[in-house]
Amino acid sequence: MQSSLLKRTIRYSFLIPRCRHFATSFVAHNDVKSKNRVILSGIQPTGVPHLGNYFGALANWVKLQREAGPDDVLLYMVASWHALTLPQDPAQLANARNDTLAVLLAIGLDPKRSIIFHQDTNRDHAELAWIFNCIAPTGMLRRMTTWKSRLATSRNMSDDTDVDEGSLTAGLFTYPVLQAADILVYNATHVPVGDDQTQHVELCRDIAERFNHTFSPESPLFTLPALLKTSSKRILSLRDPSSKMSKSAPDASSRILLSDDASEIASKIRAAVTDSIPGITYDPVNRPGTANLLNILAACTNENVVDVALRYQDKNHGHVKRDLTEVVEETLKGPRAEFERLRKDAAYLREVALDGAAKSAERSEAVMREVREAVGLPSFI
Ligand code: AQP
Repeated sequence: MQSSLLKRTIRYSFLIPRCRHFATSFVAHNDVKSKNRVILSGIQPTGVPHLGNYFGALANWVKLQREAGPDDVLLYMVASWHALTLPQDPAQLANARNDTLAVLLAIGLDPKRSIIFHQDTNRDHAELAWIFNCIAPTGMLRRMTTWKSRLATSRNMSDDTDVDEGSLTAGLFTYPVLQAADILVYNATHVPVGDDQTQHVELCRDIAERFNHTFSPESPLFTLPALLKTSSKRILSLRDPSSKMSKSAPDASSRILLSDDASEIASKIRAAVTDSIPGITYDPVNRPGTANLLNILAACTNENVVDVALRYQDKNHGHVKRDLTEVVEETLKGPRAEFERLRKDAAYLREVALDGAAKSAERSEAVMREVREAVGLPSFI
């Protein structure tokens, strides 16, 4: 028993990041060709991803994959346990789980270069989340504001001040703890997330420090992950530009899905809320609907939004909407065709999911063995 334990420890020890304190500063930029990065990000299968998910996160994941060095490890997960923090229809969740994996592949993530996996196939996340729940002060969780905005969005409320705490479940309250476990179970060094998730990465670092201080003060077990700043765009709802585009907002015309066809794209853009001010200017504060359309256009054509706005200064919303419809269709038609093909290929999706499950578990098992030992639990059962 002793020697097999030793052998397994040696076998896995190479998987534990050699650079534990590699990422000590909170914000890192993706401009340095840094090595030995472990990058983790995820998306909830709460529906088919939309343009906001794409320009805010997924397009950057593909860019990171393209620019990664040979020693970088990229982990991208479909986060079904996070989806469960708000009520989900079981049949719809099962479909969205599948479709989200198909979208990740359709936009260009490659299972040979990135570990693409379902969070729910690796129970190490849940075990570590429980251990973290036992050290995370509730006062810290109460300061997280995202549960309020998530509840508000799901109820189509643009203001979260009226959100009733009575409908807050323990899962939604502690989901930042699960997020910390998602990151630390791989000892990830970098986390590319949107600005709205900044406080969660701070919490994750705090939890890592608490754990290190309490259970492994001599040789800190967890890396303090850095927020990876990328040029992500925040895309707003087409129907209510005071809130972000969201999968679970009740009004389906508020978002353009990566699966929408040309006529759906055209009708949603035609109905997008703008303003009655003549001419086109880029003014996110006073003209958020117009600014949102310009932002999406600039993201599709990879241009500076101010330059785009200047091109339209003597034109009107009709011109912007017509051109936007064209560039969005141009951006989506390739991934959409690939998505339609992949979502029907159950055998391939299963193969990718199994491969991702095995590769992710191989990494997390090494970390969990150390965690269990540190807290006084047996590392093998
Ligand atoms: N509108 C957006 N603009 C820019 N980025 C966005 N993201 C989400 N919406 C926008 C980013 O997409 C990544 C994956 O998101 P998620 O599904 O895990 O969580 P979310 O932020 O809650 O996304 P949704 O679409 O609003 O889902 P629901 O409605 O289920 O809550 C994240 O990096 C996020 O920042």
